[in-house]
Amino acid sequence: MTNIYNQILQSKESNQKLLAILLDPDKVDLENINILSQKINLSPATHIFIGGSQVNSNVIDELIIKIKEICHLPIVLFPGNPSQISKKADAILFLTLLSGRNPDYLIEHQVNAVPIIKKTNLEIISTGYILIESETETAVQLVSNTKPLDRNNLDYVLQTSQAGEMLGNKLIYLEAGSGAKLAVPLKMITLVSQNINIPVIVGGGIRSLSEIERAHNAGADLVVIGTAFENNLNFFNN
Ligand code: 1GP
Repeated sequence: MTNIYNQILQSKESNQKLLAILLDPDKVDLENINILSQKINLSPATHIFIGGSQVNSNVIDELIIKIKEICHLPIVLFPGNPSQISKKADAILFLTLLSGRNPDYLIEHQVNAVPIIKKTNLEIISTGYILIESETETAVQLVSNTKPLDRNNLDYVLQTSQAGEMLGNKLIYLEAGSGAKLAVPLKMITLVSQNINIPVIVGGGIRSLSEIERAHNAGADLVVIGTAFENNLNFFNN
């Protein structure tokens, strides 16, 4: 698998929108993995993200091996902590929780992840991860013990995204949280994407094909869909 990040950059340049299906290994039933992988093959997804707030890596290895038997999309880890790193994946979003002020999620987990990552061939994609308030207390908030950014303070979210870019992150991920009641505001997506040069990922609380399209049109380079597909494997047929 060649450089996933370069492919994301090329897609941004040619305005080709990307879509990731997020699989939470805790919620995927390995018995149904063949059907799930076939559904992914039939969907417009360009990437598979794997991660969750509380999973451990044994399950992740097995899940990735099974998916790869059927599905050939790039598999990108989206880990909640270092125990979720699997060498079976192709790349890892090396996340910094820029919206929070918890040092564990700013540097501690990253330092602890290094010896594990060094034993893999994973492509490292450093990603500034920004949690946006969504009227729901999301798992990220609980697990990281941090507060999301105010969804009405667009300037501060932009400033945070720009700080992330200046720090050298390769992507900015605007996250409402899995199963969020409110997705990231479209105005916010537009403001951020127009004022940084790196690609923008948007996820959390997106429940329909038209919402995916709206997020893309607002400026998201890659949209992530988790819960809606998890709850309905025919999501993309509707
Ligand atoms: C969560 O952005 C992802 O990290 C996806 O969220 O499960 O709400 O689609 P959903």
